Amino acid sequence: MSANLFTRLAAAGDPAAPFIVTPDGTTLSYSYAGMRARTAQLANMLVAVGVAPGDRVAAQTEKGVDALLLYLAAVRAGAVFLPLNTAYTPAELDYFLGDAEPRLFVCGRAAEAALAPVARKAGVAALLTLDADGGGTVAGAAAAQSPEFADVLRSGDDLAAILYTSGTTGRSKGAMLSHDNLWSNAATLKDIWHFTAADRLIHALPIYHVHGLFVATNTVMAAGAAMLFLPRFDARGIVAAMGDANVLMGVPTFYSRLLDEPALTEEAARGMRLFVSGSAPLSAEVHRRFRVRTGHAVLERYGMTETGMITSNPYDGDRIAGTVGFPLPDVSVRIADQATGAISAQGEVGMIEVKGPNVFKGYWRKPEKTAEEFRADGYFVTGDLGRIDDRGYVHIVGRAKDLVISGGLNVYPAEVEDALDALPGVAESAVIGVPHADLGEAVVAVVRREGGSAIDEAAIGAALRDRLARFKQPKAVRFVDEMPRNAMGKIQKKALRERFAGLFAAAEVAS
Ligand code: MLC
Ligand code: AMP
Repeated sequence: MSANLFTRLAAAGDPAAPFIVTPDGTTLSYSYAGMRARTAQLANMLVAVGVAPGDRVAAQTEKGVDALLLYLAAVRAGAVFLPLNTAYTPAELDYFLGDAEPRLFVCGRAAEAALAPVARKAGVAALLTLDADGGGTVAGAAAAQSPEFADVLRSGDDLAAILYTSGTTGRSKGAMLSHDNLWSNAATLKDIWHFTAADRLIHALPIYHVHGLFVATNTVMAAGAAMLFLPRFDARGIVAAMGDANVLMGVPTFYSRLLDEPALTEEAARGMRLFVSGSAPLSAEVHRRFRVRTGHAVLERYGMTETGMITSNPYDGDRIAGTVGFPLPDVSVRIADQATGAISAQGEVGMIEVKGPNVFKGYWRKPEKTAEEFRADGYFVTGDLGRIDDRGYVHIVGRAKDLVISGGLNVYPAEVEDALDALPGVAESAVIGVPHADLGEAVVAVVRREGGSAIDEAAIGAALRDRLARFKQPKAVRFVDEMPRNAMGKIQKKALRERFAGLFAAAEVAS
């Protein structure tokens, strides 16, 4: 049997059952049969514009129903889907398109003029447009196509998607995810989170990252369930949706913002059976307050672009705040010494390493980077530091990688520092994450000016605007005369984090 992810995911859905439901219940809602027909049209369109199996299909599109179905269509056609954060600037896209060499690039209509030259430079053969409401040239190109399509046969190791993740050093790397990688995770999550065809998920995450694209969509499909498809997170909209759905997946910022919404009550959440959090640490305080307010213990899980989901708190049993639960049934997790790779003793803190059918196939065209991140026995080195307690719960205690996670989005300091250091007047910079009540961590730049320079925060902000996606831009810039350094001359970021820890001090909150 073909291992095509779409073929396997779509097998569960009753043709008459709802798949995507939009809040206003318009024509953009699709049953499983409707989804099958629309993705067939889109897949036929991909073939018509020259997309062959194995070709990359890149998309930087606002969240919309057709944008999601384009992902499924690409998988059906045996192509490799490459979603791109809508916040990326043309300068950032230049790299992704050049590296991935997609056959087709799909962007929003408003961005076409700016991105057409970027796509041309990267040798992209076809450029189409797609807006959140379905407008754009994709719609016209798909309209005449047949609503029947024979899913392209794939083996489990063939690629279904490439997602770029930044690195501590160097440029972003494309994580290659196979049909089996994505299928194994979806099938496991469906089981352990007890998804059935009766479920309706509130989908308010973006669809350019693992969480909204794979964890949410694939798990729903594997169960033949439905999703209430919201354009973005909005606390009041989520609470309203709780009357019409029973599962929510979100990043921790969703939960802290929901707690600020007075309409969130036990009564409002009565129809819900599950709240899942991941992509960044959920504070024990938010976990506690959410339980007090709604009666629900948020289920925290842990994952990565390269691995999909790795661990989860139990559906039945204690969901322990501050832990990410147990390794998934088919996934092996171990703790090892960061430097030597020696397996750590029970309870010790070390590097979290993972092996299983969920672990990616390597970085696109970067075999040496791939080799650096795997141990000889096939375990992937996550860069997260943790320990496993005597009940088997995994605790994440820190990161060995220099990474800031802001509102569930990853920012690699090295990338921001490179942009800062290139500015006239900046002698050197250090980018750190500091605690932030809303975003978990906020990006802060610490800058030492060149002698005589008067460069200020506003000038730095203006200079970075076109260079870096908005979420990577520092929320504050602080100037220092000297950087704290260790004996090796390396900037001590820990000292900077301590010094600036109170910049966005959390406001006092009541339960
Ligand atoms: C938006 N902004 C952010 C930001 N999101 N800045 C820093 N960090 C973020 N995450 C910017 C906006 O551009 C805006 O800039 C300003 O901050 C205020 O925006 P906002 O209106 O408050 O933001 P909002 O649109 O509400 O978005 C916040 C959010 C969103 C948390 C809802 O970022 C979000 O949906 N995050 C989820 C990301 C995600 O899916 N992560 C999963 C990765 S997968 P201006 O111009 O107004 O100053 C992964 C693996 C795994 O990690 O385990 O799941
Ligand atoms: P990404 O590269 O966007 O996939 O981000 C993956 C990283 O997010 C992981 O390596 C962790 O550092 C972090 N992460 C994901 N889920 C959690 C969680 N529940 N708790 C703490 N960190 C998390």
